[in-house]
Amino acid sequence: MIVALAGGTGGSKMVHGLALANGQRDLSAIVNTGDDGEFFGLLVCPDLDINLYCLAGVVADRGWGYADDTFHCLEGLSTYGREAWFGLGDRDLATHVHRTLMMRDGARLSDVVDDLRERLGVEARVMPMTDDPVRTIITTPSGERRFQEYLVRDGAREEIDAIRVEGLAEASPAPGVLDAIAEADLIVIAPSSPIVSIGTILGVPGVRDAVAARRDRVIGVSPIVGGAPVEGPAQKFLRGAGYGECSARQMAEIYADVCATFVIDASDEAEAAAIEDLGVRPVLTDVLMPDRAARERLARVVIEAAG
Ligand code: FO1
Repeated sequence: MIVALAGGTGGSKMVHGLALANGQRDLSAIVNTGDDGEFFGLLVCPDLDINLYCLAGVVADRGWGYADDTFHCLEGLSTYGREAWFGLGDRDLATHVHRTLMMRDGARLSDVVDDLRERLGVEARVMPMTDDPVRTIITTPSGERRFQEYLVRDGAREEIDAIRVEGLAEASPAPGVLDAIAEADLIVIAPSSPIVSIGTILGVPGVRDAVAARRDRVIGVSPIVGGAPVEGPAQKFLRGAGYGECSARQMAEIYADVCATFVIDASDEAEAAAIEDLGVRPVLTDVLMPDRAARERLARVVIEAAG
């Protein structure tokens, strides 16, 4: 069994690559829920949905939301003076309505994800990191923002003073998460944000220790190419969490206690020696995943590098 720890857009590409390279039956994804939030009374779980849609082959080309979706409901809400900055498509809204109704009837988030998985025809196991509500809160010089407000509504323009995850210290791993980590043949840390995606998953009490106990079977993939993040405001999140450097070496340092092997982009070769000095084995390849073939190729490199 391959177990991936994943955030949204970058993470889902790695998870999809692993599915293409090794099949969905032997794949489990443990997914960040710190980006979740309530919109119009509905629970929206972007990272879980991105992974599910990607594995189901229905994700939009932009990397989130449902392919070929329309936005009539959102337009209608905007007409009524509702804030419509978060792009919830009509087909996507069905997922959030279904999830919210199931949870209103007492289902856990992990039950909902399993139901969505089955109904969307996804064979891989997809698990939220926790069933407990956790919310990433970003503090900027102008105040506190929920994660999606900072990222989408405000375009991640402001510097970050602090990042905290409400509810994380009291959260428990979702059913199956610790067993999956303990029993995995290989654990892949996807090239998601080490702070607001992977850092949040590892921050669920018990998860970081469980992954560290399997360190020899853990392989991380760098979200950095040539000293810059592949996507998103990674530098702002790193600075907000108190890290001065945005580099492959910095990523390897953050993960040094949990992973023995770290896949970095060939353009960051100059950092390989410094990564080895951290006690982490660097593996060089092309980590960009612009298309399906690149995802599968990178996944094969990751699986082979793990031995
Ligand atoms: N990202 C955007 O940049 N703009 C959006 O309007 C947007 C809407 C959205 C709706 C549903 C969903 O599941 C994801 C959505 N995302 C959107 C992506 C999301 O904000 C982030 O990419 C993840 O939270 C980061 O992993």
